[in-house]
Amino acid sequence: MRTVVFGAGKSGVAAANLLAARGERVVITDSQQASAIALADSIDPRVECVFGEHPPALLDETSEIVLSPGIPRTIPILTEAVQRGIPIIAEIELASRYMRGRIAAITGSNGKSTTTALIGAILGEASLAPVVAGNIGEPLSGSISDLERNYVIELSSFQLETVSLFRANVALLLNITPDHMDRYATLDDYAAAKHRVFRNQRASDCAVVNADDARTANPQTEAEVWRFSSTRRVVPGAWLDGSELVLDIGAGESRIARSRLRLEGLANVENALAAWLAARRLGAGDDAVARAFASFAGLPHRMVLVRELGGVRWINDSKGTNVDATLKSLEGMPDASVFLILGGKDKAGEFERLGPLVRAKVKAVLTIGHAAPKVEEKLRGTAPIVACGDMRGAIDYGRANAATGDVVLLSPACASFDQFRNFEHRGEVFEEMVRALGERA
Ligand code: UMA
Repeated sequence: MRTVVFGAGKSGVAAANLLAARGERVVITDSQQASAIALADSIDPRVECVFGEHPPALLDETSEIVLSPGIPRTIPILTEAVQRGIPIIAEIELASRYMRGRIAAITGSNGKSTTTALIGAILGEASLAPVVAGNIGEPLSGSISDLERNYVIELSSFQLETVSLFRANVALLLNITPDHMDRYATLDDYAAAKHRVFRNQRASDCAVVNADDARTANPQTEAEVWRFSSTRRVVPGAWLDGSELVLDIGAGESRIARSRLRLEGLANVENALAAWLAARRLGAGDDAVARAFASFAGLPHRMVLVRELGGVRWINDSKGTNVDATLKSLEGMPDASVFLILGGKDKAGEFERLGPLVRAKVKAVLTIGHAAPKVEEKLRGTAPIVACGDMRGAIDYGRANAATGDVVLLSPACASFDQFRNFEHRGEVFEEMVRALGERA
């Protein structure tokens, strides 16, 4: 019997290699031709490759299927697999079978990468040997250690759909707002996938949730629940009290000045509160937390000031891949100052929800990618909308029209896969083009 790994992207290749290294019989399959598989050269030679299609014969002699997160369980061959009783597991479920140590799993619609990286930074400061992996970039299957470690794993709803025995010692659910509505029939379905992060938790485990978000505040879990809030005191939990972050899990208060936190914005205060609770649960002291708060400068492609040119600030927020992320990024901008680059691969995002903030903050919306016509339809009347086609067009328009005090912001509220390999590639293209702009328009 053999295992079939679906998808030869980062997760699939790491999963197949993990199995091959352990002497398992493994096949990897991808709907794309071999020539289009970027990681083809990284596949262990012991792995059998079936590229260009997923033929039905793949299910013969197959004891288990490992699924990459980007592939929906609803494709016909997987429906057939379910009918035949072949178990389908997530790549992270596979990896978790081989891990020793404790697991903090972080999910939510926004802030999960920042929170994951921040927990990693705190545990690093506390010499608690973190391994940071998952949706943030490095697949878990390629990150496991033979030693006992503290795993800090970012999980998407896609990855959580097919977890079964995966158990997080600390599970964080930061918030739930609409995202990926092209994959889920309803917001409830999406939320249900997120809540799977609490599956298999035991009384000795901990769940960290957002007290201010009705969709996360009261999870069904065996674990002890700690909450965070940017608006009110929550015990056991952590909250913002004026100019201080406070933590009290029932043994007295710890306080850290908000000004210690290098990250800007209220959303990052929430991320920091959640990270503090998780890190405390894993044994980090408050000194390590305060040091990491002061040194952690944030992630690439998340509100990065690329350049100031002729008084215009150019900001890369390519990681803003859904409407709520873009709303959060726009919130902090001065009024009537922003040239906002929007568009890409639409995930059934409700662009009309951007309307009020666009009206207040935006001088012009510069559309790119497949979603451009929909963005235009949904935001008509809120600000001038300029169909730029692609990144080059948007940047040239911004260069010609933005004046001192303005901001050109790439925060597209869409996935990138129509014109780019991924959001990192989109951000890199933006940064490169912006750095190449001449001093004069
Ligand atoms: N494919 C098939 N059959 C299909 C559909 C796709 O074979 O029917 C193949 C594609 O041709 C492609 C492969 O599947 O070769 C891609 O697999 P994938 O989309 O799962 O991509 P990976 O490279 O494995 O990356 C995944 C995550 N991608 C997605 O969830 C879409 C990465 O998250 C993650 O960093 C990586 O695993 C490591 O864990 C990215 C992402 O966009 C950042 N995540 C979404 C988000 O954050 O909103 C969820």
